[in-house]
Amino acid sequence: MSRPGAPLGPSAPQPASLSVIGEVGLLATLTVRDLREGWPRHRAEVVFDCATGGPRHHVFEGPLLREVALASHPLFDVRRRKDRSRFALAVSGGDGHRTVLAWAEIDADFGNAPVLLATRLDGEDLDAVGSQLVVPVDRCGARYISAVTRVRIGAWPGGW
Ligand SMILES: Nc1nc2c(c(=O)[nH]1)N[C@H]1C(S)=C(S)[C@@H](COP(=O)(O)O)O[C@H]1N2
Ligand SMILES: [Mo]
Repeated sequence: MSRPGAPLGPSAPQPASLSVIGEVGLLATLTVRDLREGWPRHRAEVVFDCATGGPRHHVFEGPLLREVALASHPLFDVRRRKDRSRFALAVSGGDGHRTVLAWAEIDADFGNAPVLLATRLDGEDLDAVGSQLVVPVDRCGARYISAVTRVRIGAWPGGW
């Protein structure tokens, strides 16, 4: 939605957004601003390797992927660990780069990894670019997907 008084037409920057879809009770479309304002902010100072370009240092801020995903009510019995452990999340970038996380990686009773959907990278807000997936437990950068457009949540088997 544009701000009152903001210019309309092709020159008006469209805020980037991501969709939460799949086996969820509540489909959601979230701008970076929604992510920033909807959940507590976490900070991650990370170093990861790119296979083709060496180490990268970045500081990210944003909500936990787990909290954003839970707000869409994944269709598991939230009290049953075995039920939750069947689920996975597939994260897509606007350029088609995709990756998968097991729900258990980010679940507090399993891996409890502080995976973020970043709203800020090295002091710059990501409103225009889109959110970035941050996987501080990874040594490699491949799952640090930038310009996230979609998070699909589903159980294995079925739902994929
Ligand atoms: N959308 C998107 N995100 C991506 C990639 C990509 O191809 N598309 N490449 C990943 C890989 S392999 C690495 S190493 C890091 C590189 O991050 P950098 O911008 O710090 O170099 O981005 C990751 N995020
Ligand atoms: Mo990479």
